[in-house]
Amino acid sequence: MRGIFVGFVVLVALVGVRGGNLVLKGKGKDKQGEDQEWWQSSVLYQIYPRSFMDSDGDGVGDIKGITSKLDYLVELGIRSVWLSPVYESPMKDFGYDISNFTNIDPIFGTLEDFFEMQEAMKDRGIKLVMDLVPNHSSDQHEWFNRSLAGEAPYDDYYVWVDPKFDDEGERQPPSNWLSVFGGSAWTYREEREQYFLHQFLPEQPDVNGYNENLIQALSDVFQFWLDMGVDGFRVDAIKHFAEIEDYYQDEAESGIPDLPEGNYENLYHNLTTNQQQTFDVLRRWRLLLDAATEASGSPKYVEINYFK
Ligand SMILES: *[C@@H]1O[C@H](CO)[C@@H](O)[C@H](O)[C@H]1NC(C)=O
Ligand SMILES: *[C@@H]1O[C@H](CO)[C@@H](O)[C@H](O)[C@H]1NC(C)=O
Ligand SMILES: *[C@@H]1O[C@H](CO)[C@@H](O)[C@H](O)[C@H]1NC(C)=O
Ligand SMILES: CC(=O)N[C@H]1CO[C@H](CO)[C@@H](O)[C@@H]1O
Ligand SMILES: [Ca+2]
Ligand SMILES: [Ca+2]
Repeated sequence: MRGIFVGFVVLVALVGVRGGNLVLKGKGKDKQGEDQEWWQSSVLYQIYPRSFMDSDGDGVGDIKGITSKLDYLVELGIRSVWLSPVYESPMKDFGYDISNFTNIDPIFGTLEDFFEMQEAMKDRGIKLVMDLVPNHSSDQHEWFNRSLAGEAPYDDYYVWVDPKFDDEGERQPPSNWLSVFGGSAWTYREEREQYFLHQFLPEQPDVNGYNENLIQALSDVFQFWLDMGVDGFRVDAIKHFAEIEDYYQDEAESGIPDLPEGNYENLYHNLTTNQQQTFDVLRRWRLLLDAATEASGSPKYVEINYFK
């Protein structure tokens, strides 16, 4: 009880006024009284843009809506915001299917609105963490369109694999891999006479985590938002980034009884999750963030959600 009371007093003392705006000042202290960085001492407040605040009355929350509520966040003592996806998207998976990683979806606003929000956050001492989704893109992304057409260098941006043929000569997917949402993780496309991999929806083709051009393209996406001035990223479910490179190898049955056919839990996923390549790529992105920390003089942050 006493702890809660003391915490409240400290919080109020940190709120001041600058240029007419409420603003958070000072740093948290650890038990030894040393300064802590913002991610060590503040609550990361998640904003789900769709439901947070609608500025134009169309029934969907948007970026201008968030900007209008920043003083409220300051009053709450919020020093950092994690923004769920606002990227351009056909919204098959509520924005986790991205058709342009460096643009804002029109339902949420424009890059200009984003920049305004970002500046208003900086004015108030609020850090911004973007949700980034590197394991796949939307099938409406130009990369996939060009990949489908076999256009270099996009042809290997996704996981394309030749079919297997059974004893009757019937075309079969390369392996028994399952989508997290159920059913085969492979979908055939006549255009390439090949299957592509999707660990989630067929509208979310998996990127090829071994392709150097693709890794660079995603690094450019991180850099784009760093250059826009964001303070970090949140990367969900990174374990699905890379798979074993032998796409014809079946995953073992889990033996869990009474599951419907095609249910993800029917298989072990040691061939499609937590591959060494995923961690090697993460290390490269860490270096990119370190460089941005050095260049900007303010520490950049990545939160990796990792589920075994
Ligand atoms: C993605 O958005 C950016 C704006 O940041 C724009 O310049 C670019 O042309 C878009 N790319 C595609 C493929 O639409
Ligand atoms: C690729 O994009 C072009 C131009 O937008 C479009 O005409 C074409 O149908 C697309 N192709 C596929 C396979 O989606
Ligand atoms: C994956 O897990 C299965 C079941 O435990 C095991 O038999 C197989 O050897 C594992 N494969 C690899 C590559 O670790
Ligand atoms: C690392 C990564 O991109 N993870 C995403 C994989 O796909 C799911 C489902 O769309 C997202 O929730 C994760 O963020
Ligand atoms: Ca709106
Ligand atoms: Ca993947």
